[in-house]
Amino acid sequence: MNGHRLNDLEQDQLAEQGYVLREAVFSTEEVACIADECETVLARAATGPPTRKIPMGNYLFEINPELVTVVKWEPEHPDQLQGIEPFAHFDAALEARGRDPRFVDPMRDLLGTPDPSLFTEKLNVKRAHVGGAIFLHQDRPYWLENSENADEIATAVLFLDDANRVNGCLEVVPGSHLVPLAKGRDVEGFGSFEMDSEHFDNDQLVALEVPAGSVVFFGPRLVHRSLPNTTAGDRRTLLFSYQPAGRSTSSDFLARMVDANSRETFDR
Ligand SMILES: O=C(O)CCC(=O)C(=O)O
Repeated sequence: MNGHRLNDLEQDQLAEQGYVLREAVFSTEEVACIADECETVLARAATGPPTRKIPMGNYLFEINPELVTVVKWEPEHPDQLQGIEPFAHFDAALEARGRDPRFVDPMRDLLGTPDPSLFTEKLNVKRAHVGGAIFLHQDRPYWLENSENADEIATAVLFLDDANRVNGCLEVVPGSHLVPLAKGRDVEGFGSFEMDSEHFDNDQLVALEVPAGSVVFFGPRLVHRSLPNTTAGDRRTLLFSYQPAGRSTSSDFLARMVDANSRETFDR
């Protein structure tokens, strides 16, 4: 029994294109239930005692030191939530979702490990009319400093809403995992993890217009982005990133950072 492992065609796609897309992985009912769990965790984290909103590259982060998580706000609309990461360490329902074989089985093939385990979890809510861009990037640079091996982390993105060009669907560059690592923006710090879109051939991007319930799987070097949501409905994604079991998670790294700083560091 092969469960949800990648078939031969998908293995070839992964090798050549750097990603695998599956539609109808989760039913409409399941997606509605998962989306509710996501909204609950986001509301819980965002209603903690307010702390400072810190610009990080093109993003705006707020650390919730009690829950050990990062709440993300839309930089152009700082009162609008953009998402949260990580949350499995304090939300049992979503932690269990991360153990679903529909995510984990394909990860056995992406990572070449029998026991993929969560490294980090992210929710992007891209709200109606105000949801901004996720800028062109590879995941690897973001993980270099907060993981044990950034090359052995792969991500599954579950689409919680139908995604298309106008609401900011995911766009990927097929084959970009095979070329030398892309250069980051020529700035200091977190912003340097973003790629320089001005000096990139954006025509290579392929828009993944998919129905809710679809999942795309990819490794740490695939170049991708998503544009703003200009529609009247939200475009939400739930991202689970995996690594071989037994390694530190992003919440372990974040907990160390929170411990190393006094509470006042985060206060407004
Ligand atoms: O949700 C999206 O559109 C983009 C996901 C992504 O690339 C990220 O959050 O790093």
